[in-house]
Amino acid sequence: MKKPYFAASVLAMSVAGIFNVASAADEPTLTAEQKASASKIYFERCAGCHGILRKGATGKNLEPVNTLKLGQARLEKIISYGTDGGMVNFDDILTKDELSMMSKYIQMTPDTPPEWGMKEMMNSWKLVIKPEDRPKKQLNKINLKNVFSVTLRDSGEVALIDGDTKQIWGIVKTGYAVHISRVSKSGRYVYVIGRDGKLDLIDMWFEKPTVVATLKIGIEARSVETSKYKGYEDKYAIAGSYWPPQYVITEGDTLKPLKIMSTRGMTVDGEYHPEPRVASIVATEDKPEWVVNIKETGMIRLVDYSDIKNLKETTIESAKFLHDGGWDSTKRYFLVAANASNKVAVVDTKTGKLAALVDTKAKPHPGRGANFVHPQFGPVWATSHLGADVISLIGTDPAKHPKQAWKVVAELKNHGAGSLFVKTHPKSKNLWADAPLNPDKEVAESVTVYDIRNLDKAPEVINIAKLADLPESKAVKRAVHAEYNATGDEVWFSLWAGKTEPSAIVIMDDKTRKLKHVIKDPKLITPTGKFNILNTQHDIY
Ligand code: DHE
Repeated sequence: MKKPYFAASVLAMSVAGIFNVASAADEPTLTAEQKASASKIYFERCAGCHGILRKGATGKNLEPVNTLKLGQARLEKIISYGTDGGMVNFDDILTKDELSMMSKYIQMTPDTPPEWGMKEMMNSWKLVIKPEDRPKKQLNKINLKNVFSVTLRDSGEVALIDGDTKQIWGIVKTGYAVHISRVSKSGRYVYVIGRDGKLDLIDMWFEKPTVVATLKIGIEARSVETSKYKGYEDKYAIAGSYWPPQYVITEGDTLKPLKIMSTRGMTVDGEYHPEPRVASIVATEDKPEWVVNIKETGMIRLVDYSDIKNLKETTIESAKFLHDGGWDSTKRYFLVAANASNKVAVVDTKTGKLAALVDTKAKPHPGRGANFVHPQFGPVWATSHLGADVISLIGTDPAKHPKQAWKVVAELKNHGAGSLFVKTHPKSKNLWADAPLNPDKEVAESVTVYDIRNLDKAPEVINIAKLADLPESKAVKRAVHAEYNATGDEVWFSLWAGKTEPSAIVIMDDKTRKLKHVIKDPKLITPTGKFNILNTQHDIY
């Protein structure tokens, strides 16, 4: 049941007919209709891991030079039943004909999708409500700091939930399968980015959360961030795309695109890559700068936004393939997973240099990670792993704990591999870890909680799905993505079931580790990421 993670973006536009067809003599053939249908399935299910040009990243390279060697029968078997290397089975999603068609399709030369430049962006830009026509003060009585922006993955929406009353305040139509929400420095605006590249700006000062601007930044995207340096609050936004490989800087309060920068170029190995996708982006608070992580090249770009016309970028070599990451507790160092290298790269944003490459277990996947003070080793940052049942703690204090700095100082046993996110809060004594991609239902529906004051004590494993008391079904209800409320005394988990099954949000009392509340609503379709406004605004984790 790992499919949703591997299910790549759905293009908002039809992909049929816009790609060039090129096939070598020994490649299989498909009719134009089959090809269009295979292209769509590829973008929906495969591109997130294998790349649009099929060069490979989380998934293997699928260019004909490799796939032709495997041949039709072997490919059908792999796509049907998956592999031990992490490829999931599609025999319950695709028909026999589709499995055969996809096996042929990936033996054919990949198509190159269109570019998406300033002309296309400007045509897509909609300023729904101009800044001067927006409220001059907050018109609702909601405690905005404790609102949660919740991704409703398969319905193309986000739910804004009032964390105080646990009621859904509003549901906003967004791009397809929104990936993350980020918050403006002022805490007024929420930026959400869809996998289809649609960026929406939500203003929380109206009676109800209201989309005031939208922009299609590309064809496939995952990341967005805002300008957080003093004097630049709410001035700019930046959004990175998977295709075309580029990022765009926009006005913060209108989303008007200002500048597009390509990320194509050389990898850390000195090879040209035509599709280096933009992974995580984070804003520095100490200078006008974003940290932009480029997946396939393994290059980290520090983008100085103080002069957009004469943009300065510092390019830092790290390792492949960069994915997600978060700040250390001082917000000087950014730690980002280089998942194919089993490393975490550490950027020192003060010096603008790579501080370290830390070896971890297989496929680190921290989300934004978790910061706390280890009783023995001082300040640490935690990451979970997709490929190992281990939470690694990395020392982050080179000044007072130089021996531990940028080393894995401890490994905690998680209740299984397939973990995506860890979380704690400065006021909490707990560290929570999920394992939603574990093939075992019981494991995927459970979380582990550690006492950070006493890490020798056996952690507690809690089955979150059972607590929710949803109707029994064979379908896995993955417990995914812990997020704290604004006061740091509740921790929220999504129970991510299938599109047609009931999902829920389970709220735990952080102190007692007991169930506090379950939010159930037929409108909560496939909830995944949850972003508390205060914590996201100030990077508290
Ligand atoms: Fe994510 C963060 C990419 C699948 C939920 N995910 C990120 C980031 C990237 C990324 C680059 C960092 C953004 C940032 O910080 O600026 N994710 C990808 C993929 O390429 C991938 C592997 C495949 C795909 O087809 O998209 C993928 N991700 C998923 C899921 O299937 C998840 C579990 C459910 C969903 O909603 O799609 C998922 N990803 C998340 C979440 C975050 C995230 C909740 C933000 C974590 C945070 O706390 O900041």
